[in-house]
Amino acid sequence: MTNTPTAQIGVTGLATMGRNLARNIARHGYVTAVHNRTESKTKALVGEFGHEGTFVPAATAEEFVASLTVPRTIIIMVKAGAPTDAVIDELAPLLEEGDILVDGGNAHFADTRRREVALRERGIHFAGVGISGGEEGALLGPSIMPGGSEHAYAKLGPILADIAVDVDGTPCSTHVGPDGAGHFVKMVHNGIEYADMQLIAEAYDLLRHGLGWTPERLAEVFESWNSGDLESFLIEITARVLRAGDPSQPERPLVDVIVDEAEQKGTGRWTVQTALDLGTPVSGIAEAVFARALSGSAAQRRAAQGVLPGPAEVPAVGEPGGEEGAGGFVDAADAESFVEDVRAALYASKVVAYAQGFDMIRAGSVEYGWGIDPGAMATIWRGGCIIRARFLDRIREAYEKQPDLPSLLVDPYFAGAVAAGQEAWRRVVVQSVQSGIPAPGFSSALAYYDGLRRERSSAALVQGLRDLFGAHTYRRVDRPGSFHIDWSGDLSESQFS
Ligand code: NBP
Repeated sequence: MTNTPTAQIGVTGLATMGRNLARNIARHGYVTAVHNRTESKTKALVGEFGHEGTFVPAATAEEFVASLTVPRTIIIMVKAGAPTDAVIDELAPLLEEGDILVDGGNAHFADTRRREVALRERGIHFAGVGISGGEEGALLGPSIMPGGSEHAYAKLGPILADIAVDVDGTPCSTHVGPDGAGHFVKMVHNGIEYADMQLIAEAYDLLRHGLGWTPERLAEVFESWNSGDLESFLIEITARVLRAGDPSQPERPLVDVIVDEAEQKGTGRWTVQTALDLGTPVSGIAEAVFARALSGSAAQRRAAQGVLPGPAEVPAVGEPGGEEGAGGFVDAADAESFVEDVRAALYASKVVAYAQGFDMIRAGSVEYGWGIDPGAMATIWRGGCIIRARFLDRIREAYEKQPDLPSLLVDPYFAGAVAAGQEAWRRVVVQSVQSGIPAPGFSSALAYYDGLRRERSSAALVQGLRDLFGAHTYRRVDRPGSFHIDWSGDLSESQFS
C-alpha cells in the first residue's frame, strides 16, 4: 500500500457492479483506488484484472481515503439502503471539505436527498448517480444519470462521460440535476423498463395463444419487429429467450419450463409509490408492477384455477397437444394481420408508457426544482441501458422541437404513429377480453389514450357525487368559482369563490 496519494478516483463496493465499474474506469486510464468491506474481493479484482489498468488496492477505509488525490472522488457501489449509510458513516469522518462522494447504487431518491443535505453541512459534495446497464454495461459502457451539484459534476462529469457508452458520438451521460435528480430519473427508467417488459410479455402471450405458434416461430416475429419502429434491446433479447431450448431437454422451449411468477427488486414499486404522491398517472408502470404481484400470488392462482370460468372455446397452447398451429383462436388465414395488429398495439402501448414516464420526470422536476431536460434523458437512454431503443431518438427530437411538450402523445410524430395503429390496438384489446388472455398493459394504455383525448370525461359525475356526500364543491364549465348544491334542502346552488 502507498502513503502518497496517487489515485484519481476510488470505488468502494466490489461486488458485480462495483468491480466492473472500477475496471471500466481503470481501462480508461484513470488511476483507480479499490476497496471492499471484505478484502478478498479487492484482492481478487486486482489479482484477476490488475493488468487492465492502474489499481490502488486498499485494505481499510483509512488506506483507501489516503490513497486518493485531493479533492477526492469516491464512488460507492454497495447494496442500496442501510449498507450505503454504513459506508457513508465510515468514510465521511475521513474526508475533507470539497471531497466528492458518489452513490452509484440503486438508492431511493429521497435517501439521496437526505444524504446530500447531511453531507453538504460537512462541506462534502454528495452526488447520487443512476447507473443502468447491469453487469455488462458497468464494464463496457453504461447509461449514466448523474445528480448532484454543478461543482461535483464539473469534476465527475468528464470521467462519467469517458466510461459511459457512446451513441452517434454522444456519451450516454449528462448532468440530470441537483441532489436526488439522478436517482429519480434512474427510478423512472426502471419503472418504464417494467412497463415495456410487461407489454412485450402480453404481445407474446396473445400471439402464442392466438396463433398457436411455437416460441421458436415467435422468436422470428420478434426478430422481424426488431428491424422496425420497435427496434430495442428488450425486443432483441425477447427473440433470444423465445428461441432458447431447455438445456436438459432441448426440444422443449425454455420459456415453457420457467416458473411463471415474476420477481421484482422494488424500483418499479418505488416509481408507482412516488407517482401516487406526485399525482402522475403512470398506469402502464402500475399495471406492470401489479401483474408481477399477481403472477407471484401462487396460492390464489391455484385456488382460482378450475373454479373461475373463462370463455369456453379458448384452447390451451403450450400444453400437451398444443403444438404449432393447433388451437389458436385466430384463423390461420388471419395470422399475418393478427401479428401486425399485435405489433401496432405493442407500439402504441409502449408510446403511452414512455409518455407517462416522461410526464413523471417533468412532475418530479417541478416538485423538487430540478430543472430536468426530458430530451436529454431520452438522449442518454439511447445506449447502455435496458430500455435502449430506436424510438428514443424520436423522443429526443420531439423535446428538441418543443421543450414544453404537454405530452409525448401530442407530438406530431407520436400522435400520427398511435393514430395509425389505434384501430388495430382496439381489435387486440377486444380479442384479449374475448379470449380471456389478460392484457392489462395494452388495455390500460388504451384507456389512458382515450381518457386523454376525450373532450368530456366522466369526472363531472365524480365531482357531483363528491359535492353531494362531502360538500367538496365543484367548478362549472360556464363561469369561474366553486359551487355547492344544497342537496338536503331546496337544491339551490351557492357560490364559494
Ligand atoms: P450488491 O447490491 O449485491 O451489494 C454487495 C456489495 O455491498 C458488496 O461489496 C458488499 O460488501 C457491500 N456491502 C454490504 Br451488502 N453491506 C455493507 C456494509 N454494511 N458496509 C460495507 N459494504 C457493504 O452489489 P451489486 O449487485 O454489485 O450492486 C451494487 C449497487 O448497484 C446496488 O445498489 C445495486 O442496486 C446496484 N445495481 C445496479 C444494477 C444496474 O443495472 N445498474 C444492477 C445491479 C445492481 P462485502 O463484499 O463485504 O459483503
